[in-house]
Amino acid sequence: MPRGTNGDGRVDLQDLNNVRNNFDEIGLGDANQDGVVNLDDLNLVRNNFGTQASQVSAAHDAVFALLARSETKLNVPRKAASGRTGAAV
Ligand SMILES: [Ca+2]
Repeated sequence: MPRGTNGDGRVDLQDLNNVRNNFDEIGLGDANQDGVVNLDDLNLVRNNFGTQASQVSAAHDAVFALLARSETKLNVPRKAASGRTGAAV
């Protein structure tokens, strides 16, 4: 099922929705193409959810890297309040 249940080449939330929306019926979500959407298809989607998972993981890492940089900037000691703001005297 590397192409997903909708043939878009990814196994993601859309595929999970296809299984959910057509459970015990015929239609999108039939990951193993046996003619019915059932628990086997749900397991296939779950076990191949890698594409979406890696995207989420990358986004997660990017967000935390950004937060870490922001924290570093916030922790930079500020100069003592001397009243000097860089303006010419
Ligand atoms: Ca099936």
